[in-house]
Amino acid sequence: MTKPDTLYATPHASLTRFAFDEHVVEVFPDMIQRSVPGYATIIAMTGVMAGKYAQTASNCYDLGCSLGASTLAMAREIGKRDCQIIGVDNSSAMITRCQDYIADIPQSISLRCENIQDTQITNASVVVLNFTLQFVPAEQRAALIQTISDAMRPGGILILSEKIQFSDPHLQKLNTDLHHTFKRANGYSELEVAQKRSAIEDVLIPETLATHQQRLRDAGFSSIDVWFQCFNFASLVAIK
Ligand code: GEK
Repeated sequence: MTKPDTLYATPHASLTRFAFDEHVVEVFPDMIQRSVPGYATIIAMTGVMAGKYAQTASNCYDLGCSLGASTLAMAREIGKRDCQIIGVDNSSAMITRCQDYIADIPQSISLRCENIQDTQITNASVVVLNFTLQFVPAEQRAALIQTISDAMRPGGILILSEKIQFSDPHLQKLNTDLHHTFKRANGYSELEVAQKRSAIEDVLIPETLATHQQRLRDAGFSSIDVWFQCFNFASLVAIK
């Protein structure tokens, strides 16, 4: 069972860089749903879109799968179709716990503990990058999106969900404030919001929607849409 996230509830003398370790795994489901506006909607609709676009005899990838929320949503909607579902994460703590979450699922799901920049992607009809590209070094993001695009079947989709940056400073401040208000409404204290922000700011590097859209176009995706946005969190769908 998932524990409540109290990782930053008491003052930390020195804040270490945020990492997806055993401590985070313990509280992850609670942490992500209290921190990311629209998380439940994005996961559920990821499943629905996967169900619509998964092609027979193809592969469906969840890149940065954590505990498999999107993987499981995809599996539910793809059902008995002849598809291989593959979850990839470079945190061994996440992958170990994810094995437990997928244990009872009838579909063929395989998990890989590796960098998404290195993982082999082939014959893909659905690729999901839910809140993961933001942790990949910025200079490696274009190559990763190109690799995904090159591995996709015509008519396949990429779902890309990210925390986003605004080039307009007023909107950047407004959306950051609204996000922090959302977190406080979900029970996080000022101290928790401030300490988490410091721990993660050099690890999670957001980009603007325009940057994401241009990179997807450059990689060869034809139809690109922002299908969900709440404050500084957005999800895009790109069709090959
Ligand atoms: C969900 N998609 O529940 N290679 C592989 N994995 C990585 C890399 C990398 N280079 N960088 C980070 N990760 C999930 C949530 S969480 C988002 C995704 C968050 C992994 C990292 O270990 C973590 O499990 C995940 O990406 C990001 O919808 O916590 O904000």
